[in-house]
Amino acid sequence: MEGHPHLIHGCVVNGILDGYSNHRICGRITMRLMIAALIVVIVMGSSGDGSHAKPVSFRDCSDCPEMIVIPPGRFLMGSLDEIYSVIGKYVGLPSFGREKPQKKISLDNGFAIGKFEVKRSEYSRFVSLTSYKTESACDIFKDNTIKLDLRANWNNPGFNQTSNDPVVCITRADMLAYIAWLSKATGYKYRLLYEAEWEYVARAGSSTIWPWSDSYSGKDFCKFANVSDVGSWPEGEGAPCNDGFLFTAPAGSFLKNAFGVHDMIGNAMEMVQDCSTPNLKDSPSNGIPKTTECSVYSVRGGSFVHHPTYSRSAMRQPEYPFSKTLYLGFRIARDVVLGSQ
Ligand SMILES: [Ca+2]
Repeated sequence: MEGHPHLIHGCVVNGILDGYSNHRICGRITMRLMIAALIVVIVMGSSGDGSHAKPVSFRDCSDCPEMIVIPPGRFLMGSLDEIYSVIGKYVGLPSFGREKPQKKISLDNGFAIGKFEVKRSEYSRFVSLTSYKTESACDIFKDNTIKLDLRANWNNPGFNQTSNDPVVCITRADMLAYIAWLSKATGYKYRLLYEAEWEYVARAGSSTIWPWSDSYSGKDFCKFANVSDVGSWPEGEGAPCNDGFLFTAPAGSFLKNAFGVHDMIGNAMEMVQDCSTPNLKDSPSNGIPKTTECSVYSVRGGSFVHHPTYSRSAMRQPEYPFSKTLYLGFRIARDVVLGSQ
């Protein structure tokens, strides 16, 4: 666990205090304590799987990313052998092996997670305020394939993005630089998600292959996630429906999950805190990674270029920290303390 967890406070923008964020009350101590107390009551009264609780969200400043409070809970991480008959045509055994054996995870502390993947507008604000320099060169879609372009970067990933689309074409160091800046600006220690936290939120109480289903054959699939679909490259290698997006989609374009979080599956692939491992055998049962320094890290959720079988709750893929691709982005988290007041 990094640093000391903070009491949750900030600007509640959803649930119980809608609209207060526009009145710049974030710095008022009395309101902070009131908000914290209300969040404690609501979150501790939830079921732990997101299915019965109204999402509670907040911002640590008026321009900060919106965060959703996630209560403690337990879940089964990973996949059973039985699902290979559904996904095996696309996902090879080495990749599938990373999801096994299933592991009982107990997340004993609540935490807060970005309601959306970090947006281009949020990253742009960081870059403009700090003059942070990212290195150019990114793997982008070009000449009907994905290949390195030395001029591409997060501001020019080879396709058009709105300010609400997830930022992509950044390295892990670029992600951590944003997180360090946000932490310093707010006084709260933000971080990447732990991998177990990621899957807990992605599942949101489900045990199915996708959070909403055990099948990707229906048209409804395209309501839930921006993945490779009938209109995507390579042609015909995707969900049998049209989700409307060849590349990234603006945050909130698809249905939220039971925790009130968007785009855990699809849109941008999300890098997490944990090192990549060949299986779940030694994964920490409390979800907190034993080490966060390694040569290859885990990425989750698939993306707009990935087939639905690669865009699942349990899918784990390895990625180098220096990788920059048109589909790789990130989501932020920070610790919160619930029920201490
Ligand atoms: Ca798509």
